[in-house]
Amino acid sequence: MSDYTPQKHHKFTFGLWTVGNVGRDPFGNAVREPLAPTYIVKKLSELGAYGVNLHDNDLVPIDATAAERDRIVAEFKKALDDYGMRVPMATTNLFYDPVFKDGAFTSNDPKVRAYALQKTMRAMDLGAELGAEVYVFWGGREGVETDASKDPREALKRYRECLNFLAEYDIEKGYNFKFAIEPKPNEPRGDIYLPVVGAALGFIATLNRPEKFGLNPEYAHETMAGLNFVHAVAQAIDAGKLFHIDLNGQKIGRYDQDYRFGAEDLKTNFFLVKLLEESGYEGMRHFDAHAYRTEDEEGVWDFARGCMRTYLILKEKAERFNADPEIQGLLHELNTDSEGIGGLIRSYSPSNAQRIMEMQFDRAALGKRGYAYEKLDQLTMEILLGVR
Ligand code: GCO
Ligand code: MN
Ligand code: MN
Ligand code: MN
Repeated sequence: MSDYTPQKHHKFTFGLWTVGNVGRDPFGNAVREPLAPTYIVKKLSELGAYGVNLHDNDLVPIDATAAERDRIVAEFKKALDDYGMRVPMATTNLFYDPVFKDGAFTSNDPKVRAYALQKTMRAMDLGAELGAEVYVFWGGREGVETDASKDPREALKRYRECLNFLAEYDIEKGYNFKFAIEPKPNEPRGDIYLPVVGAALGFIATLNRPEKFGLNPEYAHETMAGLNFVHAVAQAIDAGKLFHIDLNGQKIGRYDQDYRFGAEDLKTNFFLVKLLEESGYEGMRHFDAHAYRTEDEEGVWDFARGCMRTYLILKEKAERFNADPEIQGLLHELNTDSEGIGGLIRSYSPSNAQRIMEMQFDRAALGKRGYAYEKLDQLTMEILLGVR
């Protein structure tokens, strides 16, 4: 039995906005007091987190003067030093202020788009000052309630122009950020552009510097749309584009719940952790989630501990899955290719095509074969349920 105590080397991070969430929702006001960023740094460090991520305005109020900004940032940097914490990821709040109600990079008003660029360049300066390596673009307001308002092709063009602009800014400043686009299907807009991982991957290929851009997929976001998040992450990995990940809990088809990691659909989360651990992904395991609205501050730390602990438990379950002789035996059988047929398929050649054309298939026998997935899934469930 391993010990499920989070350690710095596990690379667990939280956003200031996650444990700092005061529980406001569309129907009710805050239920918790705001926590000072420096206090969050201290608490998360004690719990074993590696670092803390932020939007510009999680730390520096939108209307702060330059002197206030410098004082706040200096205090925060001191707390990071004192508690051995890092800021691996930074991002821009381009959604809270009314100025962004029609979008930031995709707003119909070019002044708003220019302001969004200014705010992002400043937030990149801040992120670089704090040592961040990944810069996230979550287009929360980049969408519409009605397509009468703008042509979606025009919106994508504006989005592209802004991202291209910021990539050049990054290069000129020598920041060398990895830019990570975070897709989401809806909420707060009725429909958000670049709704899923696949859409973002397609869009990245149209940018001037596609190599600078990757993904920040979030469990809740594909899940809201009823999609398989593990497959989305796998596709990002396959494309060499998994730059960051937002882990949390979410039921299919609901509002954006952002529950504690692992609180919903353990089996999917098991395969997610297994995938991350086996893929060689070296980035942060970031929790973009918050405590239930019923909780006081103690509940917030229970929430944070729970995210990390569940991840480590699932990681151990994945090791158990890989060491289970019966499971491995079934997988081995599924993957044997005694006649070497897989080799013919791997790439086209006239002779491979010829040999495949000449093969005799016993279609009826192939169609009758059982794959033993019931057994395999039940064994997986028994590992997850702790009886194996
Ligand atoms: C959401 C998003 C945000 C982003 C954050 C960092 O649904 O609210 O997931 O939490 O992840 O803005 O980019
Ligand atoms: Mn989210
Ligand atoms: Mn959310
Ligand atoms: Mn997120």
